[in-house]
Amino acid sequence: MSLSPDFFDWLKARQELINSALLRYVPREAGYAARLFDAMHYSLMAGGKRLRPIFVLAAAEIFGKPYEEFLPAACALECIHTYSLIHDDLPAMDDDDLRRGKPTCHKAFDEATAILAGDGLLTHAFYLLAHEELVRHFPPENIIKAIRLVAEAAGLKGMVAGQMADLLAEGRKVDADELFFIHSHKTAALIRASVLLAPILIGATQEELNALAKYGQNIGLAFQIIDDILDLVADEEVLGKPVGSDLAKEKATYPALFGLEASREKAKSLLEDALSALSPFGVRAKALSDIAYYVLERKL
Ligand code: GRG
Repeated sequence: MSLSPDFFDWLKARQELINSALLRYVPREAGYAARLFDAMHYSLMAGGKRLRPIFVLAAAEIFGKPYEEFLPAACALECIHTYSLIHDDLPAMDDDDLRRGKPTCHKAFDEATAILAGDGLLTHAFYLLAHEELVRHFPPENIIKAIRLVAEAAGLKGMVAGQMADLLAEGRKVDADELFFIHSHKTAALIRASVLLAPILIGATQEELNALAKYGQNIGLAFQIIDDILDLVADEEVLGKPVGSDLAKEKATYPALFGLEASREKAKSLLEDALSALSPFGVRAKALSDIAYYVLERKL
């Protein structure tokens, strides 16, 4: 198998679907706090591949469920992802001026507003995970499991812990074990949760969840290695942010530890492991298999 010829049409249609769902499910209000909503929407609608919500919809396709039922949950993941980017760009963290080809949130607004915009998006994500439309479609015990999954992946068992380890590793050489901790927590945890969210809401079997967790973990790790490679070799115009910033900040990356060629090989072998985890689902996992190839071949 390889990338289907119609994949990019499928991807564009899903991205448009997510963009309009974000406008519907993330409030924008006038009044005394209008600046907060403006900053949230500025970052949310600044572009972005929408990969995490697309993983949600692609995993739902395996079970033949209508994608509309998952839109609040899919938007929740994009809210969490965007919050993490806003906070990551702050002067206290990576101190970046450009994101998704535009000034970062704290540059377009100010630091306090960017912190609050991130806080607002993170909090709203959990409102969306308990949204009445999800409550209408899925059993309450599955919704609780889904909330727990996302809370762990975004927080102390995932992204926040990974970000802490990443910051602590700056400027010093890490070993493969520490690098794996950073990548699996900072990046792979939320991607794995995106893949598992719809199956958990539906009530998939433990066997199905294990297979999808393996796919999510492997594709999440591959995603981060490709991200590190792109930071070294990408076209700045396409990437929408400066290249070489990981090197300048002496970040712990796969290419820094193992070199560019070994990084490409590792990403390929993670892709193979991810694809083999999909074999029990056959053609029903076509969308997830296509996204895996896309993650490896992406230029942005
Ligand atoms: C601040 C708690 C906290 C966490 C920050 C997401 C993150 C953790 C840091 C951003 C820096 C980075 C390179 C993270 C790992 C890979 C990653 C998440 C890249 C950006 O995701 P894409 O490529 O971005 O899906 P778009 O813009 O397409 O949505």
